Amino acid sequence: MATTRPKKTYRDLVVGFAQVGAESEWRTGNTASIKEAAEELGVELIFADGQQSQENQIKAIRTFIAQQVDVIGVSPVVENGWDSVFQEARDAGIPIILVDRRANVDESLYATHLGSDFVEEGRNAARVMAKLLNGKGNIVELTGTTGSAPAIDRYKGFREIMQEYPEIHIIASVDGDFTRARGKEAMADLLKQYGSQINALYAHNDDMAIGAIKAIEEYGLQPGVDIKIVSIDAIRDAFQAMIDGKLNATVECNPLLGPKFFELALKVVNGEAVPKWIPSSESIFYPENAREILPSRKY
Ligand code: GYE
Repeated sequence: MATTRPKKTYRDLVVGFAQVGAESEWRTGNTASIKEAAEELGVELIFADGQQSQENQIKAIRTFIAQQVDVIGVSPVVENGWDSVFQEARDAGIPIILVDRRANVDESLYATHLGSDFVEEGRNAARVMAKLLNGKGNIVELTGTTGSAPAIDRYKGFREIMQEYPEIHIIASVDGDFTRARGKEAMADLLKQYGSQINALYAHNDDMAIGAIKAIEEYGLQPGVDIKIVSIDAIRDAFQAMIDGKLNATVECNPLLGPKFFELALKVVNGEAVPKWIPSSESIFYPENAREILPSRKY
C-alpha cells in the first residue's frame, strides 16, 4: 500500500542559501528580504555569503548537500560552470531554486527560477535613454559583473532597442562589477579618454551610476545635465540622486524576493507543481515624482 508522506510546513523546512555577496544596495535589500522572511515564517535558514566568488558559492552548496538541507537557493554570480555541483544536489535529492540570477544549465537541474526579466530592463533603459537624447548622441556603458546573467541581458536588451536609432552610438562599454567604487573608477577613465564627447551614461545598476556621478562631478561636468544618466534597480539612493537632479531615470529591479522564495521552496519539497520561471513586475521611475515616492521605497 502506498503511504503518503506528511506535508512539510515552514517550521520543518531547512533551507540553504548561497548568496552572491554584498556588492550593491540591491543585494543588501535582497539579503534582508530573505533573512526577514525566514524569520517571520519560522524557516531554518543557513545563509552563505559568496563574496562575489563562484568558488565560494560552489563550496557553500556542497556544504548544504552534506548538511542534507531540504532546498538550496542560489543566486549564481556568473551564468556558466554550475553543471557538476547542481548535478551533485540532484543526486542527493535536494532541489535547487535559482533566485534573481540565472545559471546556464539544463532545465532539469533546477526546480524553478524566481527573478526579473533583465533583457526587458535593458530595453526599458534604452527606450528612456533614446528619449532623453532625442535620438542622437554618444553613450558610454558601465556593465555589471562580466559573465553574470543581468550584465549579459541588460547589454543585449539595450542594444535591441538602440539599433533603431542610427544617430545614437555606444562608444564604450566597461565592466564596473556592479559596485560604486568600480563605477567611479571606470567613469573617471572614460572621461579621461572621451571627455565631453560623452553625452550619456547607461549603468547596469544604480550603485555604479552613483559612483560615476562622483567621477563626473570631479571632472567638472554636471551629471544629469551635461551627461544624461539612466541606471537600473531603483534603490533609495537613486531616488535621492534624481531629487538632486543628477540621475535622469532608474528602471526598477525588485530584490524583495524572500517571501515568494520560501513559498516556492515549500511547494517544491511537497511535490507541488511550480512554473519554471516567475518574473517580477517592475516599473520605471523619473525625477518628477522621486520625492513623493522615496519614503515608500523599501531598499
Ligand atoms: O541589479 C545589482 C546587483 O542580480 C539583479 O545584482 C541583480 C543585480 C542588481 O549587484 O545591483
